[in-house]
Amino acid sequence: RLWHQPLKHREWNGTGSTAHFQDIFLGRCYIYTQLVQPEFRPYHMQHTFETKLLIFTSHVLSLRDRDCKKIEEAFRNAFISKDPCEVTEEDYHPLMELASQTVPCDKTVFWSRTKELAHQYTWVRQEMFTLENTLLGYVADGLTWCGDSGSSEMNYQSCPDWRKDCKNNSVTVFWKVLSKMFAENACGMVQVVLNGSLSNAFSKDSTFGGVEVHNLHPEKVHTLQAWVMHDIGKSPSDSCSGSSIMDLKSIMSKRNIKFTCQDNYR
Ligand code: NGD
Repeated sequence: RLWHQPLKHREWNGTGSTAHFQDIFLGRCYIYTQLVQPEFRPYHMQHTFETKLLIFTSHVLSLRDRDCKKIEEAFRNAFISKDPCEVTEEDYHPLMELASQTVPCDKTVFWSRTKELAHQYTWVRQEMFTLENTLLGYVADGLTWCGDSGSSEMNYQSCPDWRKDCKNNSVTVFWKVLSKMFAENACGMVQVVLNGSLSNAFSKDSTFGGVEVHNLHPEKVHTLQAWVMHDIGKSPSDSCSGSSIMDLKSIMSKRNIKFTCQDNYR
C-alpha cells in the first residue's frame, strides 16, 4: 500500500460500529459499577435508571472494584485487528473472566422476540434479571462493533450482517458466548417470556432455543417456566398448547428439567 493511499476498510452489508463506541461502553460501565451502589439509595429519584440499576447491583456481588478500562481493553482485544467474520468464542473468554457476574437463584429471565416486554417486566420486578440487566449485557446492548484485519481501528463504515455476510461475526459471537454463560450460571426456577403473536413462539434457531436452553444445568435448574404472551387486541398465533411449545417441553423433559407454561400471564 502506498503511503498516500487512505486506509480503506473492507465493506460489509451491515451498519458500521456505533459512533463513539468506546465512550458509550466506558460510560455505561461506570454507570453500572460506580454510580449505582447499594448504600447510596436516592429515594427521591426512585424512577430513574440509576435507581433501577442500584437495586440490581444490591442483589449481586459488589461490582465497584471492577476496572472498566480493563474490561474495555479485554473487549477490544477480542475483535480488534481481526477479520470480523472470523471471531471465535475463545476470543471473548478473557473478557468473560474479567466481567463475570452471578445472578441469584430463581431470578433469571430469558426472552425471545419479546425484548421490550421482558425488560418492562424486570423493570417492575426489580429483583429479576435479564441478560441486559447484567454488566456486559448492559454495556453492549443495542451497539454494533467490528474491527478489520488490516487495521487497529474499529470499522465505523460497515460491519458484517449476520444473514448476508457471516454468522461468526464480532457481535453475534459475543451474544452467543454471553448468553451461554448466562444460562450456565442460572439456578433454581428460571423464566422465559415468549411471543404468542408469532406462528412459532419457540424457535430452535433463536439464541434462546439454540444456546440458552441447551446450556441450563439440570443439577442446578429444576424448572423452566414459560410465559407465552400475545399482543393486546390481536388474536394469538401460538400458545402453550401449540406445537412449538410442545417441542420446548420435550427438549426440557429430555434434559430432566421440569417445564411449566402459562398463556398471557397478567
Ligand atoms: O444470529 C444472530 C441473531 N439472532 C437474533 N439476533 C441476532 N443478531 C445477530 N447479530 N446474529 C438479534 O438478537 C435480533 O435482531 C434481536 O435484536 C436480538 C434477540 O433476538 P430474538 O428476539 O430473536 O431472541 P433470541 O432468542 O435470539 O435472543 C434473546 C435471548 C435472551 O434470553 C437474551 O438472554 O438471548 C439473549 N440475547 C441474545 C442475543 C442478543 C440477547 C441479545 C441482545 N441483548 O441483543
